[in-house]
Amino acid sequence: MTFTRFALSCALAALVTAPAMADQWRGWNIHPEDYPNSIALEGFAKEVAEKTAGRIEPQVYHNAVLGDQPDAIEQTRNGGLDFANFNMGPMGQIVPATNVLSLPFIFKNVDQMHTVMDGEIGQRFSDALAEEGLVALSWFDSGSRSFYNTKKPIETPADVAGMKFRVMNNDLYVQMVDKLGGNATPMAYGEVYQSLKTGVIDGAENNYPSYDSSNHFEVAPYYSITNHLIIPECLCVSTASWEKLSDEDKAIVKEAAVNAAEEQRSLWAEREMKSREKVEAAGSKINEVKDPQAFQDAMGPVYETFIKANPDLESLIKDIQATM
Ligand code: BDP
Repeated sequence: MTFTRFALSCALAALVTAPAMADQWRGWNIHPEDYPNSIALEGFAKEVAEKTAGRIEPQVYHNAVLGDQPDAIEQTRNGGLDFANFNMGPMGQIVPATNVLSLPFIFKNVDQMHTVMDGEIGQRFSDALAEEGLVALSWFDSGSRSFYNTKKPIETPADVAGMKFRVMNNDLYVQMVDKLGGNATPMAYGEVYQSLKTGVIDGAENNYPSYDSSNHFEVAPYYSITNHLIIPECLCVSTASWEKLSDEDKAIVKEAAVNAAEEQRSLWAEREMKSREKVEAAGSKINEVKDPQAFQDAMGPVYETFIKANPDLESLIKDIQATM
């Protein structure tokens, strides 16, 4: 055998015996390491790596180090990122059907949200996401969002008047605050703390765990329970990454995502209580609004405008409202 042929046969043998190169997956996460979603994403990564025997090696990047949410959605759709935990709020700008989930008071409570998302209606949202390059494998809890601010307790919609609130990137939230008489400014999550501190904005809105983990409670101590938004979050994989998988690996990734959602939801329930206790102990003033219905009533025009612009989504709204 000539040297070249010998070298070639060695190289071929190495190719046959060497394990396939691991697929390194990059995962986007906005939250810090100890947040329920982060712990669940780490669990997902570990389960996928173990069950695929290292064929896929997911790594989670916490604290939005890979960019803010609207950017990360784009990157995942384009295959620049492999997986992520996304809130359906900023998703609405890209996948219009998901805007239904951003209509204030669309869900009666979190249990109803889970029933909807885990069932046939949730599948319709997954289908809409799939058309835009995202495979939604499971749905996380995100509690319900309420307003908080630096100035005073909000008890009626009139208290919102004249105040400037940060909202997530979605026109619907701008309308929501506008109909309550306030001003809304869409802003990246990571900029909110400083903006509250320096008075660029008077308030924002979020669930207890995020109000706590972002430290917004330190600078905006008035938290008024309006529960105006219950927005699900997905564990999504980029279609580009998904389509490269064998059927066996797809099943493993799907199962790991379902397990992650289960873990996230149970951690979430605990964390909501802990965060509420923590912010109260730190001096936050939490109040129930006097008349929650008044807030809901103020949203009538938001629904009317939305349905006028999206007549095809009216039946989806009705189906959600009819789900018990
Ligand atoms: C948190 C969500 C996160 C959002 C953030 C926000 O989990 O995805 O980016 O709110 O308000 O509750 O931007």
